[in-house]
Order: sequence, then structure tokens, then C-alpha cells
Amino acid sequence: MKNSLNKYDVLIIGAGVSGLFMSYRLKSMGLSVLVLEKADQLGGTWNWNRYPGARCDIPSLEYSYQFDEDLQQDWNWSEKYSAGTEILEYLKHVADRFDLKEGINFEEEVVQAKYDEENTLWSVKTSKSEYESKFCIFATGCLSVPNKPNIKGIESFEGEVLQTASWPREKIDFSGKNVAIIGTGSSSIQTIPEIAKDVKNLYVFQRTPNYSIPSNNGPMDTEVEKNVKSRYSEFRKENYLNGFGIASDSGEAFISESDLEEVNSQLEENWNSSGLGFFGGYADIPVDVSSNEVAASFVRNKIKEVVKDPETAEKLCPEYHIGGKRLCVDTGYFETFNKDNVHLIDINQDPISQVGAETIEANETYQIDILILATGFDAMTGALTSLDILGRNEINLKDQWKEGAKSYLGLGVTNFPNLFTITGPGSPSVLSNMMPSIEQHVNWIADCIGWMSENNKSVIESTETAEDEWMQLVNEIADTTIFTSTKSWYNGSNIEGKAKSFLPFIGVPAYTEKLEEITAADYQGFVFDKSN
Ligand code: NA7
Repeated sequence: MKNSLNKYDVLIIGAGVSGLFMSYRLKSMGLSVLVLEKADQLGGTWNWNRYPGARCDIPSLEYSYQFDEDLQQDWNWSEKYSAGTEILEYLKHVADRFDLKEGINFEEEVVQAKYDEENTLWSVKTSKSEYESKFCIFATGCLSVPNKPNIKGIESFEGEVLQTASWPREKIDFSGKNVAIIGTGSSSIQTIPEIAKDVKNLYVFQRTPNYSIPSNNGPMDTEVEKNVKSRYSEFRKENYLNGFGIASDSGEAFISESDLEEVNSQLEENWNSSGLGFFGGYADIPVDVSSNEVAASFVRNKIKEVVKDPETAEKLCPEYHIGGKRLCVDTGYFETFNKDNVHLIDINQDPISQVGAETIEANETYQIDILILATGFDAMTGALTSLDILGRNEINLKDQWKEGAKSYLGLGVTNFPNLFTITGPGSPSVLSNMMPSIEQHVNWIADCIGWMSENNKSVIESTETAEDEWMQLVNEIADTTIFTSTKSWYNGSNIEGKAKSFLPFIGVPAYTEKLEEITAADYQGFVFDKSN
């Protein structure tokens, strides 16, 4: 495309892990690319979620780009699981190393993207300007629109209100303060042990307890690092063969067919070393309710061993299937409830009735200085439905998805030509290691755009039939697992009024195989240059 001031071949929305690599790939192909980023710096998730204790729960050697051998050899991670701050440094390094910052407009929020059918162009309006492009790629992340809870009186609170998902850059002084935190998902589980160190009192308002496995984090084991680096590409390939795309051994044994004593000693080993891999430690934990219960009850017993007050321990024990809500990985979470200044309030039993100027009321009235919302996200679709994306006949994506999001492969949506989503609904995304899943999608999109150019195709769009059949497959697979019977953000249950549909594709190897088959069949399920 001719490069006039605001015209590009490709506009990429978001300068996080996916937007950065997408711009690298497309620029390497000689295309004109602009990245539009709402924040004042790059990093996406790792820029916004700056709360104390923010850490990746996938090991550092896996949660890193693989597209450049020198990069993966040169970069040294300091810990087994990286802190958010270190990942942000890494992403800045990548942007500098590959000269990516130049093509990013910061503090520019996209408010509308509209497809012009006649000229087959996307018109994108931002908080500052307007642009046109042939392709529009949403690299907006799966967990990027915070869920703001509707709690009576919250706007009248006169102390500081913080949200884990949009944490301020300056250091917060918690010393001697009374702090309340609402929510007990992964973010809260990471931040509670850190915040509890300084506060006068920490009041934890829990609606649903979570299963969490100790990270056993520590400095990077240099022998492990050396070994992985000596065979990095093999290591990455092996990880794609794991159901969740991680390095942890997928247990092939079934709890239902094993001796219970042996199972317990294996679970003990997994508890001490596997982190998230605990869930896949036996092949039937994700699919068999009775086997799942064996693993769940093992974790409940651990909680009861760690937490000294039996009543608090009981409240911290989840009842649903382990893994049904995303499993957490922690550093001293359950231990923190043994501190005298940490108090657990079960808001199922005693709901929060209101927030006052200096108080929060549930079973009693708590005086607080700081209120922290760790209440999660409008997951997987929020970043695509919180603005106006208008496709053919000006159909708005949020209307098209009113009854539940539908996408072909998590990459394309019918009625939205030349629009791609990275790790969109219907792809392994949040049920996989996000880094390699992002790279898989970015490579696919770049290759597809390259193929279109070589084959004189101008416009790509997924068909409704392909999309329907794909989402049916997503749901058929999910129905064979424990995931659909638990309320979670995987199926939209955490957001009031959101359609309930299960969104991630379960199984990285099966997904990869499908993607390869479809691509080899000249992008089966997509149509090119459909007449309007
Ligand atoms: P999560 O895992 O969605 O956790 C949010 C928590 O907030 C969870 O405990 C929710 O309870 C709770 N919540 C949400 N709304 C409310 C209201 N209105 N009142 C009380 N409690 C509420 O988000 P995180 O940020 O912790 O983690 C997200 C992902 O980031 C994580 O899984 C990793 O992938 C990284 P609920 O369970 O809905 O009853």
C-alpha cells in the first residue's frame, strides 16, 4: 500500500507480548506497520499488573520468546519464575534490540475500528487521530479489561482504591495501614503475602477460595538453564506436545487405575515441584470427576496442614473441581493466614453490605485506609467488545457476540474481513503457555498475509460454517472435561450479564495439528476476495 501519512498496510492494536512480536514479523516482511497502544509504555499485562508480588506462574525458561536463537541464548533470567518487573525489562530489551519502539504510538486508545467494504480498508479512530489500513490485528490480550465490581457505596470511600490490574507506578506505602482486599484469584494470592508484611491489618474478602500450589521459586538453577539452552529449540518443540504447552511431564497414568498410596506419594512429589503442572500430573485429573477429587482432596489436606486455625483453613478449602477455575501458584499464600494481622472474611456467609467513607461492612464494620480490588477481568472477549469494531454492513462485534463469542481458530471472525485476533476465543490461549501460543498465532498471521500476497489475494474472511463447526468442537472437547461444570472466567461466569460459553480450545497438540491441516489445505474454512 502507498504510504501516505495515516495509511498503513497493517495496524496492530496493543504493544504487549503479541503486538511487539507481530510488528517484528510484519516489518521484517517489508510491510508498513503502526502499533497503537493505550498505555504510556509497552509491556501489556506486565505493564498494567504492577502489584507487589506480580509474577509469572510459568517458568521463565518457557515464558520467553523463541523466535530468535541469539535472544534466547543471551538473556539470563534471575529466578525460576520471573517477577513481572523482570519480564517488563525483558520486553523493553526485545523492543530495543529489534528496533520496535519507533513504530509504536503510546497513549493512543483505539475507540472504533470500521471496515470500509468498498475500498476493503479498515478505518481506525483513536483518542488522538484516525488511520487506515488493509489489515487490522488485535493484539489486545486475554486478560486486559479489569472487572470493576458493583459494590454499594464504593464511590464514597475516601481512602485509596487500588486495582491489581491497573496498579500505579509509584510505590504504595502500606506500613501501619488497615487494608482490605476483595477477591482471591491468582493476583490476590500473589500479592497478599507481600502486602501482609507491612500492613497493620489485612482483611481478605473471599467469595470463592482457590486451589494453589507452592511455586518453590528461587534463583535460576544454572545447570537447568545450561541444559535447556543447549537444546532450546528441541525443548520448545517438546513443550508443544504437552496438552497445556508447558514443559511439565504430562502424566500418562490414571489415578483411577493406580494404587492410592502410590498416587499420594506422586502427588506429594508434584506438589513440591510441578507448580501448574500439578493439574496434568495424572492424565485423568482434568477429565474424571473422581480422580479430580483425589487431587483436590490432597490439596485441601495440605491447606489444613499449613493453616493453623481450623476455621480459617476450612474457609480456604475450595469445594469445586481442582483446575475448574484457573489453578494458582503461590509463594507463601496459605502460610500468610497464620499471621495475627491477616483476617479472612467469607463473603458468601457474610456478604459485603456496603463501603463507607472509611469502612467496609460485612459480618462487622472494618475501618480501612486502603481498598484493593483484585476482582479479575472481562476475560478473553473484553478487549474486543469494549470498543466498537464494525464489520460488514456495520455489524458490531459486540452484537455479533451477544449470545457468546464465536471465532474460527481464535484467529478470524466471520463478517470481519482482514481482521485477525491473537489468541482469540476458540484457541488454547489461557489454557496454555501464552508465550508460545502467541508466537504460534503471530507466525500464522504473518505467513497468511505473505501467502495472500504471493497468491494475489486481497481479502480473507472466515466462513460462518467453519466458525460454527469450530466452536462446536471447542465445546465438545470442553464437555469431556471438568472445566464446564465450574463457574469461572473461562466460561464468562465471572461477569454479570455476560453470555455463558466456554472459550478456550483445550489441547495444544490437537490445536496445532488442526491449524497445520487447515493451512496446508490453502486456509480451509476461510474465503478470499468474497464479493460484497
Ligand atoms: P480472577 O482469577 O478472576 O480472580 C478474581 C477474584 O475476584 C475471584 O476470587 C472472584 O471471586 C473475585 N470477585 C470478582 N468479583 C467480585 C465481587 N463483586 N465481589 C467479591 N469478589 C469478587 O482474577 P485474577 O486477577 O486474580 O487472576 C487472573 C489471571 O491472571 C490468573 O488466572 C492468571 O492467569 C493471571 P469468584 O471466584 O468469581 O467468586
